Amino acid sequence: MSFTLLKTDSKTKARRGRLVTPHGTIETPIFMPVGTQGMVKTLHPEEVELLGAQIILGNTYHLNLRPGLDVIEKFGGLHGFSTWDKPILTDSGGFQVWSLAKLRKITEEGVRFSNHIDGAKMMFTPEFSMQIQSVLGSDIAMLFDECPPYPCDEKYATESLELTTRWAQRCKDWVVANEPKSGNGKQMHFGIVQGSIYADLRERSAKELVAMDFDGYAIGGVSVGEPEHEMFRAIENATPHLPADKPRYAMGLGTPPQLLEMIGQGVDMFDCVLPTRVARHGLAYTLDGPIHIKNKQFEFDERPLCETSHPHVARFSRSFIRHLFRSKELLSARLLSFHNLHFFLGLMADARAAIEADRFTEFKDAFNARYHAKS
Ligand code: PRF
Repeated sequence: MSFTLLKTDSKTKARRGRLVTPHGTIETPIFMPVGTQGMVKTLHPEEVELLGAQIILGNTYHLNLRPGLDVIEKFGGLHGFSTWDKPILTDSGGFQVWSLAKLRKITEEGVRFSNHIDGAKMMFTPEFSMQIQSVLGSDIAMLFDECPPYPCDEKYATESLELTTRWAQRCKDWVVANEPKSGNGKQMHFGIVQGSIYADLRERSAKELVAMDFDGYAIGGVSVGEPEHEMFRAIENATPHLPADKPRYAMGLGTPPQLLEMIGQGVDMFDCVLPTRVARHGLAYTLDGPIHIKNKQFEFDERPLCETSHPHVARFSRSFIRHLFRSKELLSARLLSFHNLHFFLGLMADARAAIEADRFTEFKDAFNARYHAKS
């Protein structure tokens, strides 16, 4: 068994787990920095390692378009190409086609679209997505799904979920026939629960995927514009139907308080562009909530971004980072990306320690109280 459930919190559903992948062991709950093009934006792999990141995420849609599979294949996969030798999870492409490509047409066979770079017509099928991810050699490959939009009526959500289940079976058939590898090990595969905001559909999707027996299960179709309480409900409606002995991954989320809420609901893995994207716009996370470094109030501020800042960034004052940001120096995006990821990864480390000590609720309440106090 590659996932071990080490401890469950006594007052919440928070879990402390360990996932063994071909390129290393991941302690959960974990946040996965996003490296769409093969590496986290603005950072060097040595910096991502310095941050203590245990796994990063890559994107099938982008990497297949550019540089293309022939290039990555020459390097034996994404690990060789990027030189990142720790675990990698790849998303399957369905969601990126949905959010980036134009002229999408979904059929039983797959999704036809015109790509966002040169507009060329392309087709993604479940089999092709698995084939690309096999060439990428990621440790964890996501199944090809359809992420329905929000809002979405029940009829559309039902048909979409039925399609996602049929596509999951085709992904599984491809994997059984082709036995994709990651390094010297077997690639792992996670199914994606859909069903929009409908509790019975979330249950049905979870049960249909669990019957096919995957290495882990993701909750997709969340954080697509729905109110926050609907997002939490979607998680609550799915997790009771997922096996306790497999990892659970909420895709594309969230803010620090949202991450803690979902850890308390029994989610083990997260990814989000948020910490690195907002960094490039001058936002830094602190224990007292996010700050905008461009603000005048930091002009003479000698303090580091946060009292928990990593030494790599803590050597710099808020004043200096503000100056770099206002001068459009690339270093500000690098420092803020590093800082924000350190904040998110530190939050996960603290959550793991709190679950181990059986004080997750106390930890979460104290974190939220301070995080929201100044806003
Ligand atoms: N499906 C896939 N990737 C995703 C999502 C999804 O629903 C989401 C939704 N939050 C983010 N990334 N395959």
